[in-house]
Amino acid sequence: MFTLTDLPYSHDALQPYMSKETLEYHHDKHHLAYVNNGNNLIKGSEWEGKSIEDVVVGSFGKNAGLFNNVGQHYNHKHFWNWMKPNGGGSVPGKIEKALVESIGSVDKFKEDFIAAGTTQFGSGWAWLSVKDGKLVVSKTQNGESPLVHGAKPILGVDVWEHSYYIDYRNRRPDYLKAFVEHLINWDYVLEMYENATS
Ligand code: MN3
Repeated sequence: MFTLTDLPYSHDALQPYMSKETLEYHHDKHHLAYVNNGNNLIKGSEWEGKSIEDVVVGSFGKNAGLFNNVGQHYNHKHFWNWMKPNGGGSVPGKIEKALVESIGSVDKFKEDFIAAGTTQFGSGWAWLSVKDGKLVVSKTQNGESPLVHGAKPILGVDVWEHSYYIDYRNRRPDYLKAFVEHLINWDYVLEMYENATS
């Protein structure tokens, strides 16, 4: 059974960069729907009882309904932790070193990550992941994640309109800039990086 866990902060904790109203809709309604749909669709399927990562990878290209909902559950359960009040700020040394080696600099990463989110046509996500020992920026459509492309995501930002339209209307680049500068929880990124590389 998949479950919706509480946000790791209060609904108004990310203001002014992400509003209480956005989190009430996005976490309490959109994410809940993915959890409920995922639980209904997995019943009696070959993926029942498997880990969420195995369900995401295994159902990709085979069972679109299940993949879309469980994929989005996987993405969102991390997304809430990829943000925190007073986030952004300095990047942990280990991540900074890896960004410099793989991408050139922290600034280049920010530029590429914001560009990936801005240029994702329609609904989707922008990502930073570990692939073949290097950090890579990518974008995916709908509920896809780097997991289904042989990589391990360590940071992702939701660019579906439900993630920013209440607060930013059509200004997706402004939402992405605010996410990078004021919301990213680098401690959680570091934790996922260490798990992905250990
Ligand atoms: Mn979403």
